[in-house]
Amino acid sequence: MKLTGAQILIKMIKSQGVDTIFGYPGGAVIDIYDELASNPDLRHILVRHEQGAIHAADAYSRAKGDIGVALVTSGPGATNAVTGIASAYMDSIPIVVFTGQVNSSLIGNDAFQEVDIVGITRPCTKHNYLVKKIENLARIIKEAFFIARSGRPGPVLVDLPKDVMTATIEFEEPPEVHIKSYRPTYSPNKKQLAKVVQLINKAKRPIIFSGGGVVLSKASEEITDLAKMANIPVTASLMGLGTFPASHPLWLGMPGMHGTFRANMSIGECDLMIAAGVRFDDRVTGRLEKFAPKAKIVQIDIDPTSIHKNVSVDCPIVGDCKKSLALLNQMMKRQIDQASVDARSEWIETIENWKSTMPLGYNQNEEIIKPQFVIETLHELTQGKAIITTEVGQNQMWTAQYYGFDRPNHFITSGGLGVMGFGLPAAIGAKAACPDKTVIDIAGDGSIQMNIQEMTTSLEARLPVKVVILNNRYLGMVRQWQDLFYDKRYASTNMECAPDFVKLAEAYGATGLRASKPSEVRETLKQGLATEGTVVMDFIVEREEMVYPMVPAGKSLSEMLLV
Ligand SMILES: Cc1ncc(C[n+]2csc(CCOP(=O)(O)OP(=O)(O)O)c2C)c(N)n1
Repeated sequence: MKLTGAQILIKMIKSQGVDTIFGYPGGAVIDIYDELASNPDLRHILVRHEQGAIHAADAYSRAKGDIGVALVTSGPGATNAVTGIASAYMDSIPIVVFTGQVNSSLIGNDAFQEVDIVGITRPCTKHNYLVKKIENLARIIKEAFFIARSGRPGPVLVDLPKDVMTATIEFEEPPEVHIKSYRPTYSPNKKQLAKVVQLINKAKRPIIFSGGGVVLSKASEEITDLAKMANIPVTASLMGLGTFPASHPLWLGMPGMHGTFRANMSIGECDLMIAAGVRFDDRVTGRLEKFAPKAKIVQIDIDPTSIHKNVSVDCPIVGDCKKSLALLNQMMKRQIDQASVDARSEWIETIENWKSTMPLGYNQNEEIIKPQFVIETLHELTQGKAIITTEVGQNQMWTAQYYGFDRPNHFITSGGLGVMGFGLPAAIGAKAACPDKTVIDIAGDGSIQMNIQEMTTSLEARLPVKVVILNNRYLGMVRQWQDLFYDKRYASTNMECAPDFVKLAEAYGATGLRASKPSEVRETLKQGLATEGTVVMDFIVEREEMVYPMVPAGKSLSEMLLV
């Protein structure tokens, strides 16, 4: 059967089990949109800015534990997508992004809306393609999905010249993907795992450090089993929150720059760290030479280039986190040294002491709303079951500290790139993936203005989300750094000139609510959660509240500023 390039594209996307894509049209992709119109079983969600499409596809992937797909036009459509692609790359999120391109005969001629998006995104995609001939189209699309999903996941971009989309060819199902130079290692080395068993049995003060790789490989159960079986406290990176229940007594909280006192102290004092699916970001390690100085470090990761990259590791395990941990747990069950498990009560007690002397905390008075209080109340009212997205800044860190995530795939944030404007389109993407869940974007008043146009997407696509703005009328996190490290010179961080967010919500056709006093917080949240449709809740919070603890950049984790 003869098909056009656009028909092959849609057919191949569907054959990957995809039923939703996020996108924005333009001249170079008009043939694809024409084809989409006759394929209503492939839902297209029309965003209002291409950056939104990529963040939505990213969050769709994370909430569903599957792949996300986006489609944008050439030139400005493609360049608008770059921030989203870079964010997905930093967080290892599997998405496939299709970009339109000018006719292949015009490539290199500075044609209208031509950019070299393959060149531009080479450093921020796992792989990218320019499809030069329709003969290669089906194979490339199949490969793109395979590469995005397999091994260490990541974004793959496929650039589609307009003439390739209009050309026709006899369609043939492409063969199984076989890429000679690309064979991710899923199964761990058993001898290495046997060493880990010995290390655990000898350890007096072990901790587990769980990361985004554990979410991606769906290994939370295995991490939790290991921790419980061997009585090992667990910390998790920003990307790993929810991989171990925050309500469990072995939970240490998040480590790093805004980590808990007990998590950072545990890293300083532990004699064994079992790190799974983490990349030892500088926001986690602080000063590298002082990171876990007394510990033997085990690192489990599917990406061999991640191992030893930032931190030197005593026992590397290259493999899928789920497979590696499942096997480790089997071996542990047979060989566990119960006496050493019992002896760990002393270590747990030390941690308990750190927890009770330096807990996370804030003082809620009767006059001014503390942002942490909003998040804690939200946690209580949603029973911790909502999918939470965030923007970037203090709002993101307070959410990580105070929302207590008990399950994976429920905290969706731009971790590595730290993109302000991520949260609202991400909430829409997560809602598309999980329509039965309550999805909430916890936002700063600065960040929310970066992709506020996606309010319309939420309404048009009937993907209702709740937006909680922690409105301090500052670029709070930057101001915090100016306060602490720049002698209180507050350059360009005042956001008092801002829209009325309640009226703005109403202008978009959503509901707007506001709370200005602590006594109004609970009612406003209750009302906002109970109101159908998209709701913006504007919380006028303490302007100068800071995120603590804080490890100043370049300092060791033990040099935390506590209040
Ligand atoms: C796109 C983008 N631009 C700039 C920054 C730098 N930045 C990090 S946090 C922050 C302030 C965020 O302010 P707001 O959204 O109001 O949140 P708050 O810190 O007050 O909670 C800025 C400007 C960023 N992370 N992303």
